[in-house]
Amino acid sequence: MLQLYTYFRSSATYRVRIALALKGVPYTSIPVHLRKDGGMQHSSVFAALNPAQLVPVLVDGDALLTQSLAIIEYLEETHPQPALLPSDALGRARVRSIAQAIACDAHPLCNLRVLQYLQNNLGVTDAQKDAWYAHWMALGLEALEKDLAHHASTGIYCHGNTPTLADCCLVPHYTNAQRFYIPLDHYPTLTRIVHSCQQLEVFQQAAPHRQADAE
Ligand SMILES: N[C@@H](CCC(=O)N[C@@H](CS)C(=O)NCC(=O)O)C(=O)O
Repeated sequence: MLQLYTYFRSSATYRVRIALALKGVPYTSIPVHLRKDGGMQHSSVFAALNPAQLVPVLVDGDALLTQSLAIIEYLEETHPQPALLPSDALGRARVRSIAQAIACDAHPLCNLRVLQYLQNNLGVTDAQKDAWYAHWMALGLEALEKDLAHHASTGIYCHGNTPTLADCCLVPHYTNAQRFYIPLDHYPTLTRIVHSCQQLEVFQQAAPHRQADAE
């Protein structure tokens, strides 16, 4: 059985939980509390597993995988159905582009360790930290909204009428924005797509509040 090192609020782990649920792959969750005692991701035991001290980590037998996008691509290759990448090269490039806009451009600027560094090392106030978060989230969401609105005729999800890797990334990102009270009225296409995803039980199973470690 696969093992997933997870934290209920981690959006990177949430991406992997969605992919596992969509593919119906069973796994055991191992919670890593990112805030308790300074963050269990920094414990010697976890740092030995992942020197980057970030979740998710997926364990498959003797193999240990990190990086949510790489993990989802691994699941795609080992459990091809249902496919989370389109069958055509252009479609795959498009889906990866949406996923990377979220996972590589927007999310890293708003990660816990970045926000903690701003506050603990650079001495920014709560209001300045919130402004940082809101700025980078809005920049990313605006670009995604324009991009997806332009392609909206292509289906009910980010790309077509079945969920893809792009939806695995969008839903956690949008959920994070909601948690931090980022105004989302300006993003009707993103809202529509997230709503479509959340109709599916598999997306609901992966949601933060449904995890065993949810607080
Ligand atoms: N690029 C990595 C990002 C992983 C990541 O940033 N995980 C966050 C939770 S969403 C984390 O573990 N943060 C701990 C910290 O910032 O100390 C991925 O996609 O897996």
